[in-house]
Amino acid sequence: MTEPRQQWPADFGRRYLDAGHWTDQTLPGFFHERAEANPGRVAVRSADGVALTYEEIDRRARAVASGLRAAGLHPGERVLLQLPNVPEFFTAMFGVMYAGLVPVYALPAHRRMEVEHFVEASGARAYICPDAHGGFDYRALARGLREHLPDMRVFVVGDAEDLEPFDEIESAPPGELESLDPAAVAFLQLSGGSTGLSKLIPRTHRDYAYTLRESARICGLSERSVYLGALPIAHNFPMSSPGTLGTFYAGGSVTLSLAPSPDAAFPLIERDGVTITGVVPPVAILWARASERSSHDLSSLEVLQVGGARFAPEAARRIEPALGCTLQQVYGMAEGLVNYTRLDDPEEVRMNTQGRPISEDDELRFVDADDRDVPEGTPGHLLTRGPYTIRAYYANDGTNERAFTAEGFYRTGDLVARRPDGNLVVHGRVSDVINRGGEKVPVEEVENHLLAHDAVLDAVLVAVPDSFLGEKTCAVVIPDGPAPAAPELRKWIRERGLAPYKVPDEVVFVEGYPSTGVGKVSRRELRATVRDRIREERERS
Ligand code: AMP
Ligand code: DBH
Repeated sequence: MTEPRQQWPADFGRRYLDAGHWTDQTLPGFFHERAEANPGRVAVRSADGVALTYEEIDRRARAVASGLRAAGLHPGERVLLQLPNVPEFFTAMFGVMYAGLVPVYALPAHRRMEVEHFVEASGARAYICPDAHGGFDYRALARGLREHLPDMRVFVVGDAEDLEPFDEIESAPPGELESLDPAAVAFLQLSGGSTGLSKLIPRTHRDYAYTLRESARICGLSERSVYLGALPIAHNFPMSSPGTLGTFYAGGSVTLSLAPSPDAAFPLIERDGVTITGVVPPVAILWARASERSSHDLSSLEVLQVGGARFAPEAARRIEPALGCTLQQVYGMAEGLVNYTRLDDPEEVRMNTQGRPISEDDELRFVDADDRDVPEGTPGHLLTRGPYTIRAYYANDGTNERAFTAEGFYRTGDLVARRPDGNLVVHGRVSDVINRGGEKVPVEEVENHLLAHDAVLDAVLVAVPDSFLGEKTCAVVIPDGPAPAAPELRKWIRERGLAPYKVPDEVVFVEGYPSTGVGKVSRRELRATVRDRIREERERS
């Protein structure tokens, strides 16, 4: 499979080039420029305090590129990258790119089911993983992969046991760099999914470089900025809004935390004088609470970004007084469009809205279920296209027809209103994803796993309100014969090799589903009815 180039129609491409949004910069190219300009500046500090300069990261990345080529990988091929927040994330990512290969990102939380899906969907020929992290051994997963795919190359960061150590390729002699096309796909990012399994998102060098440049500017980054990677850094938010890569773009430095908890993050904020970071709403709430009891000096923190899921205004108002920094709301998606409240926006805007787009060339439409425009200011399904929003998923023609309009607008699946001042307010989702505090659970995927159980006749996964996560998942199951115990069913799902965040938080058994009307009902209607019924029952009890 050869790698596609950008998918924008030629007239749009010209417009984005003429406007100066798109340039000839590539992702490893800009990093290399920074390394040449300021070789001795610290680019990354690990959680345990190891500091690596721009030059060191760049040199190791070039070594990784030689090592991967020596291992027989060819430009254009895909490499699955599943690493936690460690410096090797960057040497691997830039190294893969330097070799003309295409990284495909997986989150540390992903397990065998997801990893196999990413490998299959991308045709990846190599897998870079940690030895173990968060109590999970990725080497066992890698060995399982190699049983079906004996040609798969595996490189392990840490103790490789019988597999190939990443160390070895990281210390290969750095060679010549591939010259990269700025219009080519730089990597495949993961979507939280609008239906079914995660889809792969082809982002090009130039569209991503544009978001990094503008995000760094909007978020006030400079060479003195210190960004804390607290969320998993493979995710699009901490990667690019402005995230670790936006920080490199500005010449700042990145500190890596292995977890977003206050216990892990607060000492690092104090140690490195962190100025900005991004977290999901439940984490922001924990931080605000923990700061009252914490003895750590958080005074360096200037901006706390919150995004990934709806942040209730009541919670938002607690952030600035508790942490003594500016709250910035971020509403984005790996498919492209990113909105920010601006740092100098009035407080009312920072607390109550999810901000406005990066680009004057981001086009937004708000429509009803039949794609007709709704009156300005009323919530509608948000459709968008622009200089950094994809026009199609990677090799997924069936989904593309549903996920994009004929005019190339991406259907975000979000219900959003635009206020007269241009700021957006996210009201919820219209597609079948449960947003579990920023972690996106694709409903259909989980239902299909439940249905595979012998004792399950039918299953729907619904969102139920949760004071901490915003919403959590509840599987409503019609048993086939005697009902299995709920913990058994959850364990069974987990053992199928599904990411822990997709395992239903609750399981309830019912004899049948409430009727949703006459005739054949859609799963979506059924879910809505079951969800309402569960809510009513909880309110009564
Ligand atoms: P993903 O497809 O995994 O990149 O997730 C993107 C989705 O996360 C968006 O389409 C929204 O549904 C949700 N999201 C991201 N940021 C926010 C936010 N600040 N407020 C509400 N929802 C958000
Ligand atoms: O949730 C997201 O995917 C997200 C949130 C904020 C995102 O991709 C982003 C900013 O870039």
